[in-house]
Amino acid sequence: MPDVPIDLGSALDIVVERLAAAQHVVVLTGAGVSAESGLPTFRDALTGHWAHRRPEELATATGFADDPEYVQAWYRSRLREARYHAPNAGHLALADLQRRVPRLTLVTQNVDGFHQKAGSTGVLELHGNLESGWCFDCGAAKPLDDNDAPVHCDACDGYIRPGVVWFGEALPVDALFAALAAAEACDVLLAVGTSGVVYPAASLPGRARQAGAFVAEINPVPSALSDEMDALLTGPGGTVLPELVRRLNRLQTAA
Ligand code: BV8
Ligand code: ZN
Repeated sequence: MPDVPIDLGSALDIVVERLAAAQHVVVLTGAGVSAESGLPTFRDALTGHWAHRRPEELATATGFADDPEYVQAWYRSRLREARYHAPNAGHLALADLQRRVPRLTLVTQNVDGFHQKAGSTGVLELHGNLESGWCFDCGAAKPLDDNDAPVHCDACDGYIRPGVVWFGEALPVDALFAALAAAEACDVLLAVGTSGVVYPAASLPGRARQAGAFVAEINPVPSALSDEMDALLTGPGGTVLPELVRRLNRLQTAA
């Protein structure tokens, strides 16, 4: 386990004390929490998906309508990546944290299903999941598979689209309302591995802070949310999250 730098240590202890006293913790995750599992993020320069493609081509209904087989192939390659890789120490630490605080609501923008695989429960998937899909024309449910031939609808032969939320599409109402309610009721919100540029997900930390919560960010670099934070834990989630849980455990067993 790489050592945590000393200056990060003091910020960590502040967050650990807040977690130890919290009745309800919310965690908002983005693609960065899966980076150490080997899955590309979206906006990291050079390595991110959007570094080589335009979001409008791939993550919009018009992009799909223009070239369904190209977009289907991109999502199926991501599905294969998600099935080939595994949750990392950061995902596992969040599942462990959920067992150590009275209540934890995990809200994710990710579609890889890694939080559930790591053991987190009640995960709110704001942007859907790669394992689901439906017909772009008639809406009949049919999952994407991970082989190569284009996937068509059994009912109308239309193209199957991935069960994710594209730009300009509404988020799943139940998940979004539950996430908003949790943000406004929690004592601590951790934002992990998100650039904080996509709404309404990115509004959650601000809402939590406005409602009186302590908000902290875990990210190797500043994000669009950093100015809203009470604490910045500058480092990778796969290192910082396990260290958070280790120190929380030490505090709880000493008490
Ligand atoms: C909607 C598809 C309305 C899924 C994606 C205000 C309010 C409401 C909407 C808007 C608004 N302003 C603008 C909008 C429109 C738009 C929007 O937000 N646009 C932005 C770009 C300005 N929002 C929408 O269209 C949303 N829909 O609001 O609909 C509506 C209502 C009723 C009826 C009809 C419509 C839909 C948003 C969802 C878009 N879908 N993708 C997929 O393919 O996966 S967006 C895409 O960005 C992904 O979903 C992803 O989840 C999301 C956020 O990206 P991040 O997860 O943050 O990833 P990113 O690469 O950006 O950052 C990674 C971070 O990790 C970095 O900071 C990096 O430093 C860090 N990192 C790297 N390594 C590590 C690390 N961190 C920790 N550890 C590491 N090791
Ligand atoms: Zn159909």
